[in-house]
Amino acid sequence: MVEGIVTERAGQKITVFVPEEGKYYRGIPLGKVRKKDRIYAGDRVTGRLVDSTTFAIEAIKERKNLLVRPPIANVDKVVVVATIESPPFQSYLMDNLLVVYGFLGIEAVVVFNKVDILSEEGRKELDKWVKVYSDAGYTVIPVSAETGEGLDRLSEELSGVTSIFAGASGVGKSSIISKLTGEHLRVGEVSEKTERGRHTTREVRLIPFKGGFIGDAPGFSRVEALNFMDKEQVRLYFPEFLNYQCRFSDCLHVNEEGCEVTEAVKRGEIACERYKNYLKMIHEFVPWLSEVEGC
Ligand SMILES: Nc1nc2c(ncn2[C@@H]2O[C@H](COP(=O)(O)OP(=O)(O)O)[C@@H](O)[C@H]2O)c(=O)[nH]1
Ligand SMILES: [Mg+2]
Ligand SMILES: [Zn+2]
Repeated sequence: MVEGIVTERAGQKITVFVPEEGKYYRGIPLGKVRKKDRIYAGDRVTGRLVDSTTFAIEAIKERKNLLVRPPIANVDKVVVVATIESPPFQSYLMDNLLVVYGFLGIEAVVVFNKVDILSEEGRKELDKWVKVYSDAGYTVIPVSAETGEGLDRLSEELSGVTSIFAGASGVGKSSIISKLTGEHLRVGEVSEKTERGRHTTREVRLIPFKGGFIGDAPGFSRVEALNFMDKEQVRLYFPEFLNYQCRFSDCLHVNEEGCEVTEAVKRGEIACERYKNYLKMIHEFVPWLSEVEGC
């Protein structure tokens, strides 16, 4: 019995990487597997090496998770990439992505790219946002795909795990993956066509990286948390809110009596920017909400 990981699934063609051999095989699912389940990139499979190029897949191991965009199983981490300038930072997009991936149970690493071209003003902005997201409990890494700054730290975060990259178009996701893995990914290409109605079923490939894998297709470039979950759930994916115990356990942190989260915002322990984005996310459901003093 041999273990492998599916690195590519393109139509009927399945590629299996066998770490033990350090080699790729053509995966052939046996009848019982084929009938039972579809196979995805990221699947851990067991089976037999039939010859020097063929892996007979006898079973798919239970999946930790299965992402639809990109279609990859067993994703451990998402690198949410943003820039401070060019394009300008969109904190609402960042917070939505963090909430959605949190909900999907995938650990997020926040990366600010293009630090090589920051203006003086931009540097200050960067420092501010690094503090906001670090204080919220995330790992935050400023990088430059251009100069390589910060990429050592990022590659440490990605060693031994399966990761994907998400974030707006043009922030440098493909550039960072290319720089890290040495694989040529098309840079400057807008691959978000699917969001404008056209459904291109882009195949994903997992690129081996430091004992783990990086997905070569981008995750979400924009999301609205409420398309994924109920408004009552959004607060659970602002990790810094979880440090506070409100009087009511179902407190939405809007203007309830005994809300410790709004008190923490007033005291400056929770970043106003994060709290405001939270309100914006659930806003259409809480039209009565009032502003918090000093925020
Ligand atoms: N100055 C600078 N430009 C970058 C950096 N990373 C990416 N770019 C440029 O930003 C543009 C978009 O990059 P790309 O990797 O295609 O972004 P993606 O849409 O997120 O995959 C390209 O013109 C890249 O050359 C960086 O760290 N510094
Ligand atoms: Mg790209
Ligand atoms: Zn509360």
